[in-house]
Amino acid sequence: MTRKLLLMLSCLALLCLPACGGNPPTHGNSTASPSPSTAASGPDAAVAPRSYPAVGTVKALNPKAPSIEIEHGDIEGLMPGMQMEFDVSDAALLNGLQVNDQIDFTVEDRAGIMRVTAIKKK
Ligand SMILES: [Cu+2]
Repeated sequence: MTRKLLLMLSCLALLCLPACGGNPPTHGNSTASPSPSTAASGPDAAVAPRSYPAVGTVKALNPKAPSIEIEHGDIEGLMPGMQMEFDVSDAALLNGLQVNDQIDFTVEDRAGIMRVTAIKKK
């Protein structure tokens, strides 16, 4: 329980750095960084929604939230692999899913607010 919460918090903290940090401490603009912002430009780039493909295993389903808990692999440019809960954009995405299903899914990151916008069972 506590460990899971820590994982989720560290995940949120990772997201928060580029999204809501006013002054990133060591972020030179000429340094090669794995940040996904290479294609974005302009001051609005940080708030533009971005989608990331991911794979994982369903750990819990909460149609009422709606949300889904997923043990996911590394999501390049977003976060390392971990188990965490994601909000989903539509409860219908959870239809037909069961715990332990292997899924391909899409995470949308909008100014640090993440949610799953697509799920495909493998
Ligand atoms: Cu995560």
